[in-house]
Amino acid sequence: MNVLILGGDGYLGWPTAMHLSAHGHTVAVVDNYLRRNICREVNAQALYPVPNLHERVRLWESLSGHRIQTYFGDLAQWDVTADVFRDFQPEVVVHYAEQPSAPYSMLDRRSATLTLNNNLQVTANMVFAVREFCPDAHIVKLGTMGEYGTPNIDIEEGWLDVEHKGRSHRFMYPRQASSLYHTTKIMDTDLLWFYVRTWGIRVTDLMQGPVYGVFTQETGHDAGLLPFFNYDELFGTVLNRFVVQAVAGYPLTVYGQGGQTRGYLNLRDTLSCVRLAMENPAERGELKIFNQFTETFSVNQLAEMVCRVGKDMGLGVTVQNLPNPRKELEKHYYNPAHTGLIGLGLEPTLLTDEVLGELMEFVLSHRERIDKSVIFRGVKWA
Ligand code: USQ
Repeated sequence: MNVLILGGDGYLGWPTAMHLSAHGHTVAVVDNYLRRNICREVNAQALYPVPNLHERVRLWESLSGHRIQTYFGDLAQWDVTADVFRDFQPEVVVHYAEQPSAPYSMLDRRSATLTLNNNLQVTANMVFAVREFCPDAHIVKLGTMGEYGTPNIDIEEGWLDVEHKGRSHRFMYPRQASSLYHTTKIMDTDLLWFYVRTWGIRVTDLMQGPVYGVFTQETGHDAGLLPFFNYDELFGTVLNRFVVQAVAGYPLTVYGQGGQTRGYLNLRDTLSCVRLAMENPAERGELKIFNQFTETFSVNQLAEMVCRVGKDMGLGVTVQNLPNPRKELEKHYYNPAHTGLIGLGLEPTLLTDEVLGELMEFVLSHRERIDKSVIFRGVKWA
């Protein structure tokens, strides 16, 4: 299939591009280096330098024989989006092209506006382009488990049957996010659902939890194929951060009481989930929603695991409970369903001591590059 990956340079976008091209698809990526530029601006460089997209594509082709086509440009600009869609004629569109950091979206008015404008405009342009140039294309959109928040009832997979005064109706599961970034994902989902109902487009929305890890089947070929590995407060996800902190001898930064529980998954599983969603497309006029994670952990549980595995490797790991810079529940009920992707054949890569140890060994090999000053800056929500 012709697969167009929006945001194909990112932490998830680049490994997805290699994975899908290794599976025989014709892949093109679009990016405008938004993440690279923001990271430069806020001085949040990844653990090791990453080749640019031209170099990555060249390296991948020389090692695998698979060619990935590249487009550069800002998909929030209609002309850019229209040119790419007209030229490539995608059958599947995988949409990662968003500002992905919750803390960055809460930094100041400018970062908030950038997040709102980018995320919503790119989603809208993608919908308009699908309608105009490839109305039968299947959109696979990366949403987030954070759309649901942490309600005091079980979280269903996308939809909720509500009975009210003797009548019943199926609604989208109620959503209440706890950052502006997560709120833009809710707005994306609403936009997509509106156009699914109105224009009959085909959409799968993946409610993904925080991702950890760096290795995939395809990165084994060469270190130059590895994705970004951020450990700073803005762009690093919590487990990747804890591993770097353990290696750097920096006390693990548990926010507040540490009871915040989320559904996590290994980067390898993100790629499998996206491929499975693609291979089982939504029909015209259908919005499929899957909860994309493999296991739940509280922040304290993650910290305990990192301490244990770190100590086994001879690292002196300690934990520090910091006043929580975010506004979120620190102790809560959390029981989200996640059977859909398993039903399609996902075989989870669980977070074992071995998986964590492998990641820690990798970070140890880059130990001298860790810049402790970017680990905590305390971007406050309130
Ligand atoms: N946390 C700490 N200490 C830290 C960093 C984070 O205790 O040093 C806590 C946070 O307060 C939060 C939890 O760990 O309760 C997860 O934080 P995170 O930074 O790993 O994840 P989050 O900000 O929610 O965002 C990440 C990705 C985002 C994705 C989301 C999935 O950056 O793109 O959508 O995970 S989810 O969390 O399910 O919404």
